[in-house]
Amino acid sequence: RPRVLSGIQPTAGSFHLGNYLGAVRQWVALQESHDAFYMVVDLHAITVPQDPKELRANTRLAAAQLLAAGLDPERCTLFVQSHVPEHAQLGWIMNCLTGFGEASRMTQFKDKSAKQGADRATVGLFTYPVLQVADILLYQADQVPVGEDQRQHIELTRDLAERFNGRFGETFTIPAPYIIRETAKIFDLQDPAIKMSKSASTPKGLVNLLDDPKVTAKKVRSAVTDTDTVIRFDAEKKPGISNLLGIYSTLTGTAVTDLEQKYEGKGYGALKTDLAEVMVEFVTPFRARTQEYLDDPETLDALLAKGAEKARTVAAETLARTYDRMGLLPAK
Ligand code: AQP
Repeated sequence: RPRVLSGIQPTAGSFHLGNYLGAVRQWVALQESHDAFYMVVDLHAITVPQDPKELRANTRLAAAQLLAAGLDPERCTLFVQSHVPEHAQLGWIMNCLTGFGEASRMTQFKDKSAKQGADRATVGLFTYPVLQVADILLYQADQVPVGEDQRQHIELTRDLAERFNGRFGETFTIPAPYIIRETAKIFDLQDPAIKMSKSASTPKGLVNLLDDPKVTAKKVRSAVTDTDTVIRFDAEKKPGISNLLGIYSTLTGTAVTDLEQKYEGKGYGALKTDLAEVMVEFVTPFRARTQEYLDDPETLDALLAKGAEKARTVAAETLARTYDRMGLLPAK
């Protein structure tokens, strides 16, 4: 079975619809056909300031949401990044292989550091794409299911893996991005020119999966569309309605062309009302399941410990080989 690896940050509290449709939904599907490793990336979260108590709670919350979304610890390896120390260790090695200019070109860093203010952005934030490289290479992943915003980091991963293999001999699998076109980028409901994002979106543009379903329904009903009334998918000219059609299509498994037909001559209001209902039907059980996992933290922690143990066996082997190839003297 080909292997996949991906991660999600525990910072948001609640996952948003972009995280779910762009990434987590694919993770759930891929656990059936792939050897899947998924993690809550707490080491990435601390590249920006975190309150310790909240970070701990959010890490459990992220794991609970992944399970609620359908990850099954019997079918995949689910763990917390900091439970596997090899991530930080291989991260350092990869830092030593990355050019300063190369890291400076990462657009996610540029965006995130601009939001932080140049003086407040940390070196950790600067090198977080390189830690991501280590995350992926440790597991010899063939594919990495992510949203479009992560494509550049997968390119960096490929470059560094090739560089290492070229210098020290075949060590790492070269991974490919696994990005589904329809959900590669979910847009803000109020501003379909920007991606839905916890830091850039306004509260009305951001659908948090753990929000009160009534609030979610309202956000969907008041989503920005455009001035004409034709329901047609055209991402360029009609980004608002196209975003809604994409979300609707994915959540219900209905082809966009079928939706266009269904709503022909009906206007945006009807589509938004129906989509609001679809969203409510999706988030209501999702919230309940998340809460069930949170109500039993001991079971949750035990499950994560088991996942980390499984992950470590793979990660430790890759790291040992990497150290050896580079000529680091083994401790006797
Ligand atoms: N709008 C989106 N559409 C599709 N996929 C998305 N992802 C995030 N936003 C969208 C994908 O979600 C996965 C987890 O991402 P993360 O843990 O890195 O979360 P994030 O990128 O911090 O989420 P935000 O909201 O985008 O955060 P900020 O505001 O910090 O930029 C990834 O696979 C990502 O592609």
